[in-house]
Amino acid sequence: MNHPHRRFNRLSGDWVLVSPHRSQRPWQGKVERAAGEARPPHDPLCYLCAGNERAGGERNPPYTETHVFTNDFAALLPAGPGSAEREPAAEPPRLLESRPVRGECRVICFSPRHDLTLARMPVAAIRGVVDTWLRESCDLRSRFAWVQIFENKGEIMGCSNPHPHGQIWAGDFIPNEAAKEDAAQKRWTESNGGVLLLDYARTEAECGDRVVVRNKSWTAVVPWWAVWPYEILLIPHARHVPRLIDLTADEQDDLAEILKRLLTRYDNLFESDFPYSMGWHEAPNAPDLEGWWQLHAHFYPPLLRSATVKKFMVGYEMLGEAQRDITPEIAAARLRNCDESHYLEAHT
Ligand code: H2U
Ligand code: ZN
Repeated sequence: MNHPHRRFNRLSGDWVLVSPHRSQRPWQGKVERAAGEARPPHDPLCYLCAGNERAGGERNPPYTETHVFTNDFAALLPAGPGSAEREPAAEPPRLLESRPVRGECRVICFSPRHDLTLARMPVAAIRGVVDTWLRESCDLRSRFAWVQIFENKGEIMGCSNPHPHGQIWAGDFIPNEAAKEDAAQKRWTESNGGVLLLDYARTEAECGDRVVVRNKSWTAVVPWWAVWPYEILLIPHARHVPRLIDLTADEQDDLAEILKRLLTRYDNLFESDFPYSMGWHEAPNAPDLEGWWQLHAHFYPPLLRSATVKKFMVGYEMLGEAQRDITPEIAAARLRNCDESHYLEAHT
């Protein structure tokens, strides 16, 4: 498959253009600064470190594991406008549609240690993050249709602070990406009878070319339809699991273990503090949707060929469709070749 071709994303319904021959082209464009200068374990100026004051004026407690607080600059707010405010004075033109939304945004500090990342945390501490994700999701799902847990990591991704942290945005609506995935998974179940991502994980395990790491519960694969060079789809492969709270204790342990292995490989790939946006897609909060929805996480790293060269989604990709140069098979092979002990930690 060295010729240009398109691949179909079964999960989103989008196509991606693959141009493997193009990865040889010279690069004289923007070179990003390599991330990863040493940080202290506690930074008195960091608004996420334990005991410090946040930008909104509140003070973080002296937390020792994970810590969750309500985002001081939340994109979604619990209360909608009052009825007087909701009624427009004059009917707006039909083409200018809008809807009110309600929601809640939280920040999760993964660790009190300012100098760590998920990849460098011990598996037991990552297990604590998994617990927090489950607990927060369970709480917010009782009130909202969609709970988006995510981590935006690295300056290159627009992350505002290197302290290891993620976010949760919960809202009373199903956002675009979730709606596309819901429709695609439903379509698959209706026409094939199985669960799309379980069938997909089985296909990838049989084929093997795109699998990066696997344990008894989870498969991490550079998906057939990956857009980002080192994109990963993380799926619980052993059974139908719609939501985080449906994971057994064993599956949660296995999740912490596979995250450690996957994220270490990411850092080792370019020997850098590997940036990405990652997040969980659980079944939306409506009982009939759980039948076809399989829990999964996406990892979207922006890096292309080194710690300093980033993939840009511009031009044809903004106007036509996404395109990639290195194939998912080559990306997966490179990640498989990486070590599972972190390059910054002493080898014994
Ligand atoms: P990033 O993932 O982009 O770094 O975002 C961190 C979040 O933390 C961001 O959404 C919030 C910002 O609103 N924040 C607070 O809630 N309190 C603060 O004191 C600073 C940042
Ligand atoms: Zn900090």
